[in-house]
Amino acid sequence: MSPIEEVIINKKSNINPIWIMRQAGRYLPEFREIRKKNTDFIRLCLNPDLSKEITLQPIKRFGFDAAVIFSDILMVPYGIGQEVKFIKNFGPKLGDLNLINLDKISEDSFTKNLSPVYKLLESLKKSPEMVNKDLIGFVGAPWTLLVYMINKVSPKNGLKENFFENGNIINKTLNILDTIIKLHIKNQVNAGATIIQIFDSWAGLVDYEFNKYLYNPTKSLVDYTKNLGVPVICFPRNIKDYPEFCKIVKPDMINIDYNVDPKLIIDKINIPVQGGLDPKVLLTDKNNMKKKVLEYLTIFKNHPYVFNLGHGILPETEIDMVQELVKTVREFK
Ligand code: 1CP
Repeated sequence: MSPIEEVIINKKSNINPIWIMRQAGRYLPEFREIRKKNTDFIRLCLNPDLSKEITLQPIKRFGFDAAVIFSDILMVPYGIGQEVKFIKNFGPKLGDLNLINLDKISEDSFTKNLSPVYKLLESLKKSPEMVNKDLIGFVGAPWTLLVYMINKVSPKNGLKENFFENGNIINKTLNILDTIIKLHIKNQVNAGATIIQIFDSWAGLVDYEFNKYLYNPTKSLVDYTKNLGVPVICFPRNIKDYPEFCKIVKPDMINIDYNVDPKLIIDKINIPVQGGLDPKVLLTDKNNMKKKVLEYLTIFKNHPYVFNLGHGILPETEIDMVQELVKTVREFK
């Protein structure tokens, strides 16, 4: 059994497992090299040879316990036929979503559109670097995908004023997302994913109707994934009440963000915990980073814990700091 599965299933492992959100990406010079020559991000995600190489880059360099496939949560809107573009120094930009298109989506065409992603998993599964490591497939949670599909740009500066105006489109999109995200989960599991992580990066934007937008849609995916026999990790970033989320949604493991005080949360959450450290700590110095890493490891010493960050690693992070981070986690007893 892999170290992460040991933590999830047996509640302990002989080593302190570690992987990092967004570990296959822009802080790695070898990634930037490939990215320079491949300006179309979606095409890069749909190139199984290059996306395999990118997925394995952080495994080869740092020996993490899991590989997270090089793909994106916005491959789902792409797969159902909404235009998705990634614009340099701006971020994602999506095309219009219309109800007629949503009605026409077929499961077969979705699976066909994303078949390179499933090929990537099949090929990683056979790769020698992956022995005794987890292969993490992932999806965006319905709320976060709804946000991108309707807002059409990142909501980092807030949701558009008319976001909630068309209740019919919102309800219909949430319904379709439930079906299509489940299909994407099933396809990833069939192709070899050993864990599924659900990213709800914009969960913190919901202040009311938690059941409608966060708990019910995510629980539906969690139950579905558990039924496939694969552990499921949830990351409802910046959600107001992590303990309540865990009680209602019941994932196999919860990834906390860096605004959560680990000392305050530990007694209130009785499932395995992942993550927490502020990625900005990796931009400081080694001594400070070590101190902060040891704080997390000490607090979670007697709680099933997988080391990770409280959000994705920042592009300006130095390789040296990641190396030191892995060393600190591995040496902690
Ligand atoms: O070179 C580039 O400019 C591309 C940068 C990049 C990368 C490397 C994007 C654009 N996506 C990815 C890969 C990616 N995205 C992975 C696989 C690699 C890995 O994790 O190691 C994963 C798991 C994601 C997930 C993802 N995409 C999330 C959830 C996690 C999070 O960070 O909150 C989100 C919100 C996205 C959307 C997205 N993809 C990329 C951008 C610039 C954005 C928008 C972010 C925003 O709205 O501000």
